[in-house]
Amino acid sequence: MSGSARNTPFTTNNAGIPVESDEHSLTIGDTGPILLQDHYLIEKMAQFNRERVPERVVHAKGGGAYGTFHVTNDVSQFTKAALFQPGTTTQLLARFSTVAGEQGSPDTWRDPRGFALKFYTEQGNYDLVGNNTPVFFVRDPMKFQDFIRSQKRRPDNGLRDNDMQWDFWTLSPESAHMVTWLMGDRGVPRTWRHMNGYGSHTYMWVNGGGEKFWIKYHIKTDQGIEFLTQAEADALAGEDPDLHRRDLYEAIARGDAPSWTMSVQVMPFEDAADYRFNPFDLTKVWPHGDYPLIEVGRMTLDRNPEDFFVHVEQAAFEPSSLVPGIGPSPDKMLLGRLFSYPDTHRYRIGPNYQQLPPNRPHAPVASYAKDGPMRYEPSGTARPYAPNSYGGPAADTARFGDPAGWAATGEMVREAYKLHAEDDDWGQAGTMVRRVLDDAARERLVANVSGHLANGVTAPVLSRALQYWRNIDKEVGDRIATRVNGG
Ligand code: HDE
Repeated sequence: MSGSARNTPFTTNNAGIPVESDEHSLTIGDTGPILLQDHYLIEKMAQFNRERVPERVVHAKGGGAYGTFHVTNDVSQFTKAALFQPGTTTQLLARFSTVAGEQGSPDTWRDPRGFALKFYTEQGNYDLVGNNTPVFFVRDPMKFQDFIRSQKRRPDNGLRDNDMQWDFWTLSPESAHMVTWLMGDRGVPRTWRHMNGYGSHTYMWVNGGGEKFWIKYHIKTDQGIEFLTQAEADALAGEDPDLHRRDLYEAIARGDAPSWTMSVQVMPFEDAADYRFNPFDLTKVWPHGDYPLIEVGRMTLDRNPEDFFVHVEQAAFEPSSLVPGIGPSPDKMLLGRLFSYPDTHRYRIGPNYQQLPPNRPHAPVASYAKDGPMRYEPSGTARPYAPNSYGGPAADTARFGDPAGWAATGEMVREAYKLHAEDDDWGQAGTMVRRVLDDAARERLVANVSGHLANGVTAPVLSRALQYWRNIDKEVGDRIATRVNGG
């Protein structure tokens, strides 16, 4: 019964028709069968069965918020990208995540964190899909699927397995730098607000005069870096598995908007050929002494999405969304990613995913795409082909026809690395252990690694893991060995 004083809306079905009851299905008599004509009951059951889309195959657990990016410096000498011109402010969406865990997994598991940004620029969406680490575990997209499978669950028993993780890592020495990051303090940030983001790959910037540069993005937290110890993280995994999602949401809700300062390292285009190591190798950082940070602007997150599923679960980030003035580099991983992300979106949330609220460009879309499942924007052109003489969109090759590219020649090869003087796998990991970490941080690294190894890693993987650490740093390797062997 609806009283005249009610101030809540009437329940309707999805066609907007008021329903007869929220609680009682329609039957014949007290004991009679349920009637198929109870459309609302059928609709409720059917809708419920379809509430999920597949979770992301990696980075499934995360959270996100909207905000703005404001340019604080003049980097127009390096890029003509509209969003990086002096004084420009651009709306954006950020999503942070863990990598290996599923939707419900604890936020405080040791893992890299995703740091994905979508800038709604006046020249279309620019997606910068990075991590909280400047490097990665592998340098070839051929190995990514194997790597991820070694970190996820075994097909036979459905369990994660440290032995499997170290098996892959020790057979892939290019992982050493990233594993050192992962096993150190940055492997468990205190909150997403207390971690940095990195573009990780080298990208290209092109200025208004057509000059090209190689750049790396650094997005440093203005809240300061803070981490959780392994013991704190383990306890919190049980006490508050959604800690990081909650922290971001609550900080924004109370008006404490977190911010990050974006800088770039800029390498002149010609330096790449004979730099001391391959500047497109994702397992390496560029020492700041070689290429210092140049400030670009500040990102602030100040708006919680009104609905988690609509805006965060359906957010589709893709490194292929590059705007004029920004291009890829010869990093094979990045080139592989340009294909992979749109592909996963079409599968996960459908071919018209770019029309969903978090993915919709703020710039006008004038593409020739049409039709397909769940399309709701008209195609906007009566003659759906180019070229046409009826006013359909036409590309402006004179303006946008200069690809952010580079010259490439040669025989087909499968390994283009190890051509530069310092293209080895252990060097930068060793430098990090010896020069970046202080004594206390080194001690926590040793404890974290030996704790991990002691938990299910067996011969022959274990001895390879000890050798792996000795290759990174003899002393740290010896300390881990002593700890693991009960010394
Ligand atoms: Fe991803 N990655 N990735 N990745 N990645 C995905 O895309 C992939 C890599 C990163 O918050 C997937 O929408 C390949 C590096 C983030 O929605 C998938 C390779 C970096 C996110 C995919 C990489 C990342 C993803 C899964 C090797 C840091 C979450 C669902 C060539 C620089 C984005 C999805 C979000 C998500 C593929 C390596 C960051 C499957 C093939 C390196 C932050 O498409």
